[in-house]
Amino acid sequence: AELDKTAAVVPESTALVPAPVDIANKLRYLFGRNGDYTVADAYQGTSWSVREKLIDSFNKTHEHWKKEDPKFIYYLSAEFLMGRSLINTVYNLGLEGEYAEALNQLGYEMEKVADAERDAALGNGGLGRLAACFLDSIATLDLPGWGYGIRYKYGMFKQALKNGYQVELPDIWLTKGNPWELRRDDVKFEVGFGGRVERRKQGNKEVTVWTPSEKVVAQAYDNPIPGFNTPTTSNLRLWDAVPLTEFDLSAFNAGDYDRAMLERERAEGISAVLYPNDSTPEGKELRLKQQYFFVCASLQDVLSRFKAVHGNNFDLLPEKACFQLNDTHPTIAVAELMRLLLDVEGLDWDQVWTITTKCLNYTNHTVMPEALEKWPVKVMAKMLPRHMEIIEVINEGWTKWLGGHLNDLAPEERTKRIAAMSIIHENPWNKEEMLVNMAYLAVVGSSAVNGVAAIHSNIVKDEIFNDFYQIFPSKFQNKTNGVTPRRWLAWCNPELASLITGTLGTSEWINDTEKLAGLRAYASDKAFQAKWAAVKKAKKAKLAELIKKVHGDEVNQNALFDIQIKRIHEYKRQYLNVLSIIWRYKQLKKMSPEERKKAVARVCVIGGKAASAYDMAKRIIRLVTAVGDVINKDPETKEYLRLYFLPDYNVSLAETIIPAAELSQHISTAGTEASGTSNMKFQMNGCLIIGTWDGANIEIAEETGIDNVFVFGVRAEEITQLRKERKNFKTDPRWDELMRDIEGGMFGDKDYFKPLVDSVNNMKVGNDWFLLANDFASYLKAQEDVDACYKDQSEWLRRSIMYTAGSGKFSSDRTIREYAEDIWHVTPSRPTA
Ligand code: OAK
Repeated sequence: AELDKTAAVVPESTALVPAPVDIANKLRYLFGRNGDYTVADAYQGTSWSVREKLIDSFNKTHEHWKKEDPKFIYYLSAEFLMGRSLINTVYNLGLEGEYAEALNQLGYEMEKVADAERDAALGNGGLGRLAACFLDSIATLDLPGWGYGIRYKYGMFKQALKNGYQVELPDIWLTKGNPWELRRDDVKFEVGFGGRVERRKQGNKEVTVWTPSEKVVAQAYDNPIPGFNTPTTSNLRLWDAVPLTEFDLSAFNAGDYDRAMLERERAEGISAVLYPNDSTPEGKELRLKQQYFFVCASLQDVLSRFKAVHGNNFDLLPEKACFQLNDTHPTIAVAELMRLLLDVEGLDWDQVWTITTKCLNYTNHTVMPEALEKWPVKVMAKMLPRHMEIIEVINEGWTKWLGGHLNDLAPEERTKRIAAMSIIHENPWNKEEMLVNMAYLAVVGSSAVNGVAAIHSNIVKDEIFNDFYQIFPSKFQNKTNGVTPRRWLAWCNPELASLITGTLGTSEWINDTEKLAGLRAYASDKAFQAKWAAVKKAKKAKLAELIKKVHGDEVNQNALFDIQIKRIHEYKRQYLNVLSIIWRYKQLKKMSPEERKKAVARVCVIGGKAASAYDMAKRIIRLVTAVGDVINKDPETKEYLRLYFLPDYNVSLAETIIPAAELSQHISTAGTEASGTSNMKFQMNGCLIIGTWDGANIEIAEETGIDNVFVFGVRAEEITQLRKERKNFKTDPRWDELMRDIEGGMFGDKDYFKPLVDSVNNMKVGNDWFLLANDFASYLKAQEDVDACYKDQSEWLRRSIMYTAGSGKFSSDRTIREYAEDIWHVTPSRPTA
């Protein structure tokens, strides 16, 4: 008999089950727990309960979008640094009251329970965290959009300290299950590698057939992304690599057990681990495999949904889908979209090229020249033979077109320019080797190219891609970065959020951060300043607790909390920060006890990971811990100065540190930090900035009032000249003294620190590429200004309030609106609640 399907219709949601009962049910039936819960249990029960509300919202949104068929934006990124999900989900869905109450009934506090969650750390730093903020804004703005990436089994390594040196431990984050993902057993695609390419006759048409020598399956996992204050819940689809034989038991039946097991290992290797490099590529073949793996699966997925609705009407594709390439990592998408439409769908070249370039856009996230990805032609031809062919044809067409376009130039000049703009070019360090320049492929294959802060977009136009800019000026845009005010103010600093809401008389600023400007009227109001100070004090107490837990030390909570947290990089100049801390220490040592009492006390915190192979960055970490070991023990000065390295800096640590910070350091060499995004998070939380005229610092200063920011150092326009003149640079005597101190073993480990000293002080070796010596004196001066200002607490608090008040521009909602209007041409589509 026919099954009565209507009888099996499940209820709409679990909404009718009270949350405490639901949590207990989850623990009983999913984990076999019956009372006597641990905090970790409470986290599991709560998350699996919240998950169902999230899925209800996800389903409604996607039913709506299916019906409406709007244009979608697909954010292709090798990294998504999501952090924890419980608090964000509960708050974004507006369930905080219900779940806080439920946990209270069970004897738990939401904050402690949330602390039991592990970070999802599928990213290195700025680029990956930006992608996560963008997803939050895309959902909050009701934009039809998904993220696409890789479900790494091991995310960013855990950093530990051993005798003050960094050690890396694996990030085993999936072992206890992940309530925030949903495996889609019906969504999987084959991805091929290697093999050969043949031409075959099919009727009177010649077709190209690629027969890969290796195949794996990409298995989809959906990670619902709840918007705030909207019924929209969007999606981050991550791909896991699994062997083909998992779906083909005949290999086992044929007795080919060991081959099948080896194949499993090889397949799983593709999505096994995130490469721990930030802003510098690792030219490993497995990395290219990862890139192609997720791009290939994502494009097949999008095309299969498109075809289900629009059949083969591919000219319509650019009106239904666009892709943002998060840096060059997904650039193989140019060739893959071409291949799918040419070889699989049978369209012809010109039509396919038009569609492809209409659908793709590229964001550049770094100016470091060594960071621009280039793959050896040999490697690409072997792993992706058909793609290499396609890239060659693209490049032939491109250079030929260029030849025509540049016909005003003298022949010699023209040849040179074409060679300089060729997507395939010689390796300048090894003339035998040819390289595919992925950034050039991305520029040629995209409709829009953008940088991530005003100064950076100018560098993109005037330097990095200047030749391309001259030819396609309208292709180049700026999209200044932003961060989500939900995670980075409202949810991580509820005390400040409630003061703001109480003062402005509305919480609308959470969706409309321009409303924060209303705080300017209170900046000099003494009563308001007192409340503002009380919040900061409470947040400082929490950070002090954390320092106590990690280092065992009590710190002076009236001291100025001075923070630098970001990846360790020579260009970010943590080393310069340490030098000024040593200088401060030496000054304190010279003072009488009476003089010391007048000094501004500081607790300095530095945190960040060094790429495992980045030797100089690891030495910088060791210098921080070695200097801290000396300073923090010195009975004469320890009341006035401390330096702590906080290990394993990650998203959730940032959520504790940033609200507590009073001064934050963004001191990259001018022209090197594309934007920076932690600067925006600090600004939102009323933290003053000491920084160079670089990245988004410039726009932050403009919005906050330049006089409220401690700006120092040379300007980007001067850098080239200053580098040329480095050999004749006369270093400051204080600098020379510090170099002698480190070299002389004041902090032990002389030999280990020698290369650090040489890198900035020995013209023959390092030449101080990042110009620490040039900025040293003006940095010390800016630090004196900081002290003077801190002594006037009312002025300090006024500035602090002005920072938050001026942070409206730096919401990722603003950034995403600009992308949506200027690049993606997607519009909101909200399901009914
Ligand atoms: C990582 C890998 C390759 C290329 C760039 C990166 C990266 O993280 N860049 C950072 O992107 C952030 C978001 O745009 C910027 O704020 C940082 O300045 C930039 O270093």
